Amino acid sequence: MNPILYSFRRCPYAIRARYCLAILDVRVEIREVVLKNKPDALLLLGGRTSVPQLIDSRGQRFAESLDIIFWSLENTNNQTLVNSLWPCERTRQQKLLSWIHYNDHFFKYWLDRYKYADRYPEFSEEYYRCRAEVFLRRLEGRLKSHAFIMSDSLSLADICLFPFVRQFAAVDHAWFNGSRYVEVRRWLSEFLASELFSIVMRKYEKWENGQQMRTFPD
Ligand SMILES: N[C@@H](CCC(=O)N[C@@H](CS)C(=O)NCC(=O)O)C(=O)O
Repeated sequence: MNPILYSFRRCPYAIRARYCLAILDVRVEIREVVLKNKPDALLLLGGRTSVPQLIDSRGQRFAESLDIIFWSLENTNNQTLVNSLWPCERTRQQKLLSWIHYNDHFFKYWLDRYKYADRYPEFSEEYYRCRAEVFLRRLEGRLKSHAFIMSDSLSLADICLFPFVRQFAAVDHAWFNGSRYVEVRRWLSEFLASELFSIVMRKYEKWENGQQMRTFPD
């Protein structure tokens, strides 16, 4: 059995998981999910039904994007890239994970409110943007001294964060493009312009049981 990835094209968690699979050239069967109409095969797994989720060839399930990312590090032949994406020193690993934690538990919270300000009428869109900018200012500071978050080379921190910053930028492109976050814009635009990103964002039609297998990356 091929590893199976349940994915949703626009989901930032799924984007970071697909990005890792693609950059490490780890092949899976991709099953595009429509969140409002999840397939029985996913629902029948029981427990959480969020995407992305990966079932490996032994039937082991990875229900979190980060678990899929670490699975992809273990299942690639490109050890050189693994060593640069995930540093071996413990303190660097902790620093890297703290960026992801900061993104997932702080930035994401304010990003959701900024994106859907009409659903959170207690405060204005600008207010939510200001709160999210606390994170952007720190990111800008990092990217002023290095090309990427951890150093001058790409790491899992960059891959895990950029899909969320992309969503932030998309709320008000004109504001973002005129903002003081010059380095964040440079960093984000390099991701978005890359060939890899176009592979990651390729459109797959909704997966139906019995449909011909689609391989990712293809
Ligand atoms: N912590 C999870 C979050 C995944 C997540 O929230 N995915 C969203 C789509 S962006 C989802 O599946 N929402 C629908 C649901 O939870 O049923 C991860 O890292 O994979």
